[in-house]
Amino acid sequence: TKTLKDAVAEIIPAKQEQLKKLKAEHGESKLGEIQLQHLLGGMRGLKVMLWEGSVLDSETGITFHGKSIPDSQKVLPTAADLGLNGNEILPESMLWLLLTGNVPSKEEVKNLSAELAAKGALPAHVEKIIDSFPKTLHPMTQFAAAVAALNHDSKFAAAYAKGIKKTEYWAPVLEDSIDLIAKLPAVAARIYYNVFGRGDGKQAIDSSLDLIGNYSKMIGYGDNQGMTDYLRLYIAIHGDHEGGNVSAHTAHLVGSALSDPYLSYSAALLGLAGPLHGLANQEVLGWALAMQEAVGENASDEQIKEYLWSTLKSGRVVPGYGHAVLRQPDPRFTALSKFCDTRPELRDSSIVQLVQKVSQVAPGVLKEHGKTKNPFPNVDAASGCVLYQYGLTEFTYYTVIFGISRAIGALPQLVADRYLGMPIERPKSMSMDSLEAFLKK
Ligand code: FAM
Repeated sequence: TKTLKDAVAEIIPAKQEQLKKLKAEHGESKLGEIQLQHLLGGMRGLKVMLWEGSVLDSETGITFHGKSIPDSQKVLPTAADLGLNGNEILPESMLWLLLTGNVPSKEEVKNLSAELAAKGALPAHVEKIIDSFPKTLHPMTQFAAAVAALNHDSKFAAAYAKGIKKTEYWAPVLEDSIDLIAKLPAVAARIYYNVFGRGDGKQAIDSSLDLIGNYSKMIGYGDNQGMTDYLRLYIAIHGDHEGGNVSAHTAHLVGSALSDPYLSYSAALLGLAGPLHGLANQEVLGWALAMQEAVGENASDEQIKEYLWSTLKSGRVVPGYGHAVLRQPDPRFTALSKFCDTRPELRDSSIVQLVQKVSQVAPGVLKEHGKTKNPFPNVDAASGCVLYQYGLTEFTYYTVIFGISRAIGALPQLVADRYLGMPIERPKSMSMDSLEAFLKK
């Protein structure tokens, strides 16, 4: 049985060798062509980032080191594998896979869970900072600020100040990443308690539970098996979606300045807080409830169509639909829908049923509207209605749960960035005048 640190150390030489070979043999190979429309179009489709954990295919969706979501569900240790209640993948298992490319044993995941539980308590100064926020401050702003304040105890920042060698950066970056992932549930639960008055109020950690078993308990769902399992699945499969999305890209960019993992991930959370990215799950639920209010519980396809058109005609986007890369329904949406199908309390829920009905009607409407390149549901279309059905109705909190998840994907890449010796990121920008002058040449 290996520790996670040993497992990472073991893969580093081969990874470094692979990079060296790529550089030596293909340093000047072309990966595409940069056109002016790329510069003006959000750099869509340009292959300009290295990202080890996952690759997103526009047709088949996400794979984590080559494993699709159903593949991962087959091989990654679940709660039951650790002797706990529940059958979904544990985010700890996904974290191990993303960091090492290998499937961990049950024992390895159990040890990692225990390590996370042991490191999960918050330092007093961070509790104080969170307690000082007004209830009216958006939970995502509170989350990002608290994560930044955790850098007070950064092992990487301390080692850097002492002059650690570049080849050794990855080890304290990994340590900070594990510490941060361990503390995210308590940060998120304290915010939930302060803003909404729900949960145990103490963020008590049970050393026999997994990361998300503890989180569920802290926010008051310890006895709700359906919710606990849903949170495990959602957080595991939502962790990584290759590198170009705003949150992952931000963590990588800020980390490239050798800002420590807390600062890098705090910045990522601020990007996740935008409505075109992570905040979409909050937006979807507000939008779906407004529709339910407008058309009643048993909306017909015709009524849903009309509602979709009214959103589009008012110049807004339909939240939870479209994607910058995907051109098919999001496999994460499919996995969450399957979860709903297996549980009567979700199958019979009017809000879950409405969201599923919308997912059948909206693609036709969006195709007819003719703007979006992808008319299909993304993960955010499904994620909120399950939380709502289980009684977590405060939807300004939903993106915080996404924020716990994204750390599992963004932080492993920071570790890889450091053991691969990736440089500070610094693309070239142009003004319109300088572009015109360049294009005239
Ligand atoms: N409803 C209406 N119009 C849409 C649309 C939607 N769901 N998705 C895209 N469009 C429009 C888009 O606004 C753009 O219009 P303009 O030409 O007027 O600017 C046009 O279609 C072409 O956009 P695209 O190339 O298909 O999409 P982008 O790559 O520019 O943007 C998204 C991708 C995800 C930002 C976009 O589809 C969107 O705004 N979706 C709704 C918000 C959402 O669900 N975001 C969450 C994405 C999720 F996966 C995540 O990050 N968690």
